[in-house]
Amino acid sequence: MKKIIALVIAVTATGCMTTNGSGGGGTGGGLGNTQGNQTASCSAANCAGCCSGGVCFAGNTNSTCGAGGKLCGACYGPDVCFTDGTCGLDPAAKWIAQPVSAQIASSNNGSSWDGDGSPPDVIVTTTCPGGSIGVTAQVESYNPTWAQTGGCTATAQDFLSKDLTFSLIDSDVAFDDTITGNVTYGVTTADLRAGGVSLGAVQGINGITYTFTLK
Ligand SMILES: [Ca+2]
Repeated sequence: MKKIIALVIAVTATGCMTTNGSGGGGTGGGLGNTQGNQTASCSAANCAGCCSGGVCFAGNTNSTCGAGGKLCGACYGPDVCFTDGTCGLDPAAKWIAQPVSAQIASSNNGSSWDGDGSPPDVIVTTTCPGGSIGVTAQVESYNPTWAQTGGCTATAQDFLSKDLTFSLIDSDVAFDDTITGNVTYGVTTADLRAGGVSLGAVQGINGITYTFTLK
């Protein structure tokens, strides 16, 4: 019992000393925050970064992002905090472009895709900016879907600065039918944020949908 009382006193005394020690500066008075530069009130007048709880932060971390003495925000999901205090997509993050569905035209310029009138046997080849290539499994359908095959990978920076290219074929025994030649598409920031994009009719397709997920 004596030992417990002694321990409590010791802890209390230590706590008091710590508080007194850091509060000696006068104006600050708060507990020490090694990240923040303490001021009585944080504003554009005295803070180039961002303010949170009256404390000025540099404004360049994901948890405290901002500039001009405005309230700090947080960057989350695919976003990171840039040096100018704004959140944006991490340019170095890798994304997977995955074709998930396509709608094939009902005929091949007026002829049936296959001699026996069966649906086309669809394969999508996608080339991501940077050179990664994905080839889907073959699916016999006018509305083929894929989940695991055919994805390719690139950084956000590459997706947003160069085009993605895709083409579709109807795989046949003798020779393949072209559904589309090489079609290019420039992925946008909105596409990545939305996690996908649906493109409309082009050549032998009525549409195709890609998903974008962080690798
Ligand atoms: Ca065919």
